[in-house]
Amino acid sequence: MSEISYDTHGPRFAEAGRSLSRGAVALFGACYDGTTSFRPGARFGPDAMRAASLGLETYSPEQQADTTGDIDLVDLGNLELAPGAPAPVVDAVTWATRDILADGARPFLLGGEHSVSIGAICALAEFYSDLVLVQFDAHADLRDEYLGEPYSHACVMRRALDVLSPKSVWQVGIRSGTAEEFRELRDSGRLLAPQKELLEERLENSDGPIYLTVDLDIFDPSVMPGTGTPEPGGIDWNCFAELLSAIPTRRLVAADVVELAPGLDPTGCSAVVAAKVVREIALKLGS
Ligand SMILES: [Mn+2]
Repeated sequence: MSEISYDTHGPRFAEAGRSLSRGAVALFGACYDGTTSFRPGARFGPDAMRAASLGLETYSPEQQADTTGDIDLVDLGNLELAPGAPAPVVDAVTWATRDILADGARPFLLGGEHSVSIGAICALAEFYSDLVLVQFDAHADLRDEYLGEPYSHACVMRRALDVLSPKSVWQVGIRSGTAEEFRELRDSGRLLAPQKELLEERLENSDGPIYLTVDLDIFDPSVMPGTGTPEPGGIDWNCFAELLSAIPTRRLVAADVVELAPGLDPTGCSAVVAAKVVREIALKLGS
C-alpha cells in the first residue's frame, strides 16, 4: 500500500471544494513531465489550468449547467510525486484513482504528461470490466517502449491495450505516428477522424462505462501552442465541443486532460483553452 498525499497549497479549480463525497467529480493533479520527448513543462499544467479557470465563468452555455451549482466539484490538489522515473508516478496515480473510486466519486486527472494517464486507466479497468476508452490525441501513443521506457508518454495507448480489449478502445484525431502504428490503427478500425457522427456511431456498439483521455495536442497548434509535442492539422474548439457531445453523459465515469505546458505559450491562451476543456468535461462527468 502506497501513501497517497496531496499538496493543497496551490489554487483550486473554479474555487471547487476540498472534501470528497459520493458522486463528486474529483479533480487531482499529477505534475510530472519526466519522459517528455521534445519540449518539457507539462508539470506546470495542473496549476496553470486552475489559475486560468478563475478567469472563466462557471456556467457553460453549451451544456446549460454550472460547476458551482449543478455538480459537486472537488479539487483534491496535486499528488505528491517523486521526480525521476515514471513507474512510481504511474503507481501513485493508480492508488489515488482507486481511492477516489472506493469513495464513490468520479476521478478527473489533470496532467502532467500523458504517461500519468496509464495509472488512472489501469485503476478504472480493474474497477469496470467493460470499460470503454476514448482517446482524443494527435499521436497514436502505441509504441511498446520509447528510448527503453515502457511508461513513456509515447506508450500510453499500448499500456492501455495491455489491460483493455482492443474492441473497447477508440483513438480520435490521431495524425502522427510511425508507419507501424498507423497500420495497426487502420487494421484494428480503432482510428476515428474527429467527427461527432463517427464517434457516436462507434460508442453505440456497446454500453460500457467510458473513460475519456484528452491529450491537448489534439487541438491545432494555432489553438493550443502551449503543449510539448504540437502537431499541425488539429481541431478547433467547436470540433472539440461536438466530439464531447457525442459521448453519452450517463456513461462517462472518469477523465483526464494532459500535456498543457503553459510556459510554451506566453499569451496564456492555451491554459484558458485547457481550463475550458476541464470545465466542459467536469460538467458532463458530474451530471
Ligand atoms: Mn498522447
